Amino acid sequence: MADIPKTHPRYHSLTLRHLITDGLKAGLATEAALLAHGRGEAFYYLLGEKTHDFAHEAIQAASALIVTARHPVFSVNGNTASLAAAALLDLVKAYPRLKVEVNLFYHSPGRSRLIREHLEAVGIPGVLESCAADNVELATIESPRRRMNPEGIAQADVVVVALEDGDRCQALVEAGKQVIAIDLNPLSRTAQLAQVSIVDELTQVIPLLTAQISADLQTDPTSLAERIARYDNRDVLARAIGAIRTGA
Ligand code: PTJ
Repeated sequence: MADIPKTHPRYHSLTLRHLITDGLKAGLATEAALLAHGRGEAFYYLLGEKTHDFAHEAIQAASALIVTARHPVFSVNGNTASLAAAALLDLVKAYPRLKVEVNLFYHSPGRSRLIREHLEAVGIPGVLESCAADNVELATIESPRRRMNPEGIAQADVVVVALEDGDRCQALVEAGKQVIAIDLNPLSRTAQLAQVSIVDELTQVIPLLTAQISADLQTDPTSLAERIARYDNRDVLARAIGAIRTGA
């Protein structure tokens, strides 16, 4: 990765950029990943590059959903693998019941395998791929993201997605799954359709989610269920849009 001085005022942002461009060079991410990342940068800038209270609230709801899920799965694409593999390892160490599945929009067997190997090389065990030979498919979409591993997303009751396309989010919700979306754009179809939308930057969210899950392992199930019931995603999205509009 390029040598960016830690004192640079845009150090964090530039570091993420280089993780994505390095991911592209390594074959993990696609060219479209750069555009998706740039769009995220713009929203992050408008959000003041900080974690707002509405994101903390969504993270608490996401944690409650994951901890009480029968079969939670984190869906990983090229951007997530490039930006957050080490953070993802900490998350699955904190909560080993969370499965990780590689699911790609620009699918190729080679890139899917490369991403699986990259995640396994950082230490994440048992990474699944949506392209397994005996895979099952979401009925209502045509993109390669319709594929689901029978041990993973196909069985999942809770799916975490990041930088997701709206069609698959909708198809997952229609398939009866609870979708937790990490998306800096509160207006995206994904953010609008998911049951829990965390409007914040992926690499900030994963460590916060890990800490919340670690705390929630000691929280009683009734309190977690009450937290989920109280959670209002419409209100969270409205506050995120408000923060962008007003610069609050
Ligand atoms: O690896 P593949 O083949 O699955 O390809 C994935 C891409 C990137 C091509 C695909 O997911 C894509 O095109 O994404 P979109 O539709 O551009 O959506 C990306 C969304 O994520 C946008 O709403 C961005 O604002 C948001 N976003 C971008 N970077 C981040 C982000 N949200 C959180 N953290 C980020 N770092």
